[in-house]
Amino acid sequence: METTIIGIAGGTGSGKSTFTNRLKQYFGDNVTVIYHDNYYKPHDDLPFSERQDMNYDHPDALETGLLVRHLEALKQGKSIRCPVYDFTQHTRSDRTILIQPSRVILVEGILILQDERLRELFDIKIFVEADADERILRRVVRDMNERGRELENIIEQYLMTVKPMHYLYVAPTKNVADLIINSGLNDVAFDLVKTKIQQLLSQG
Ligand code: UZR
Ligand code: MG
Repeated sequence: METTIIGIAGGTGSGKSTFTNRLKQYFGDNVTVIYHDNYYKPHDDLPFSERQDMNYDHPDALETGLLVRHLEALKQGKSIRCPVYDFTQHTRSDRTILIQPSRVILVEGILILQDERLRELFDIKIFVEADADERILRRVVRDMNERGRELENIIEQYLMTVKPMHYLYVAPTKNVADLIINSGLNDVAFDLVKTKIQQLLSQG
């Protein structure tokens, strides 16, 4: 079986997970999704207060080599066990998810187009673009509702690491994308990518 890997990048709060999850919902088991977020390095050795203050927006915060190995294995038709990251604890949980090889794999994350090994594995590179004000508004709501954060902590993290790292490492990768999508809530873009995936699946 041939495998097509589609990378979906974009700043925090750009709507890239929304866009990705919408594709997953539409295609179900025909499409596999892998989140780079699950490959954040574990830091069980450090206390919570130190884990909370780490720079998670730098490429070194992620175990990207493991993701590369997992994608290569899936391409070879092997299943993998993907780690599961716990954002409320800032560390990897003790669970893993069994992921089976599939015709189309979506890989999503803020920094996935920043890594040369990943770029080479991607057949299609997408960057989801959204203004910084919209992204931070979404991030506040998301981090308070889903990741157990206080507003003050979100603001501090945003100014200390999220924003500077976005301009250093995330935003420039727009230039290596094949396709730039204006917001993850874009119906026209969703239809276009959906049609492409349908075509790939029908080719088998
Ligand atoms: P998305 N992140 C955390 O807040 N805590 C962690 O333990 C690991 C990651 C954040 C990370 C980045 N940064 O901005 C965001 N910080 O998760 C990426 N600070 O996830 O693209 O879903 O927003
Ligand atoms: Mg996300």
